[in-house]
Amino acid sequence: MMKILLSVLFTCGTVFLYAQTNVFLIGRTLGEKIIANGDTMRVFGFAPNLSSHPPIPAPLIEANQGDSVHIDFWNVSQLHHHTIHLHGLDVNQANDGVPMLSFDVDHMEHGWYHFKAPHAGTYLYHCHVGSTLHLQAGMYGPVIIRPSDGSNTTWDGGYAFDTETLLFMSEFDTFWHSDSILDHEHDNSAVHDSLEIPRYTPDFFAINGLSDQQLEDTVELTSKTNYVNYFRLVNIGYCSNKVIFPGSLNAIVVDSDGRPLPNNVISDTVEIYPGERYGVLAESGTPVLDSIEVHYFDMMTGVLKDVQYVKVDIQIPNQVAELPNLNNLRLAPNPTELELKVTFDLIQPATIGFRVVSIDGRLIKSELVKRYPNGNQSISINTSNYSAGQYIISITDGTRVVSKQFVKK
Ligand SMILES: [Cu+2]
Repeated sequence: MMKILLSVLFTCGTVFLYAQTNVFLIGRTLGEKIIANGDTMRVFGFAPNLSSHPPIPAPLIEANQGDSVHIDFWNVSQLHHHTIHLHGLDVNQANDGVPMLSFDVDHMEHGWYHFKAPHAGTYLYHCHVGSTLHLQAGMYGPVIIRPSDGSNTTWDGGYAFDTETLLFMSEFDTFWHSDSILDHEHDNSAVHDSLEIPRYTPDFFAINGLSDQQLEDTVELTSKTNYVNYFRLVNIGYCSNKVIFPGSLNAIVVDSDGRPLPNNVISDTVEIYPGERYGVLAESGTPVLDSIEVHYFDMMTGVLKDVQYVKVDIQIPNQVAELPNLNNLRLAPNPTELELKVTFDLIQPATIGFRVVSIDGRLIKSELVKRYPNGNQSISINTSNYSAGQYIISITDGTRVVSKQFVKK
């Protein structure tokens, strides 16, 4: 019964009740972080409570599209004022965290930021006071806006996925973290012209704040064959990144900076400049034991400075119970002209719902649910009256949603 209800909901479109998300962050300038060589490095950052060192990256801010988000930012850091800039979220100027244009938050003061969660996607936040230094010191974190219904889908009507991995890239120049540099205020020009701060020469290259052996068994993809794996790639360092996926993962870049790409890009390599975000879908029909490589390039010289690795372990599900009922969605021909043949496998009989959405989010077709027997299934969709462009078809058995992109010529 639950399955049927879920399918009907999926088919008819859901009525969303927007919620309120409250976030509390404390600005600190006496934090400590253990780096890959075992040393402790001083950091600035956003902590979830007074007894915690500020984690790097800062705590994830997460909301559903349309939700009202309220951030209470309490600055507990003598000598320094801070802000929260919500990068890419298109908030109004008063809440944008750029000092002079909005407000900054002094020691022992609270700053309030309010915004409506925009288009589902990956964003980030950081302090915008003396930002070259405060960013490097550690004042940055991720923001994930989920679809209106909070589902494991890239955006409303977008691609469904089974696993999600955030790769949040940055670097550390440990010299910039010394007390002599951190213990007095610098504006951005002082950093750029710098007589007092040496040229940025990072010595630790991080993913989710971790480098080298710290990354092993901490940041990795563990998944199953035929699962759709979604990667959120973010660069908040001062190097440019090249993220290289193993060819066996069939990587497709589907979104950039919080918006769907007008056309998917099939590419194992994604270049990411500071402040940029990309969404990548990756899937394999066969087991994979390999690594994603993250390359860090000096922006001024183009020289490769470092490579970090994210382990990928994709295994065949070893029990029937582990295998989802709905599998192997195939579309042909793709690109299509008059008719699209949709094929899928069912282990057990199931009630199936179909939905077609254009890449810009318009609902094109929502088909009534039907009961299908187990085995290999196929249906045909008349696409003769579709306008040329990219579409996403999603099908569900009530427990799992799978989706694929097709192009109408
Ligand atoms: Cu700051």
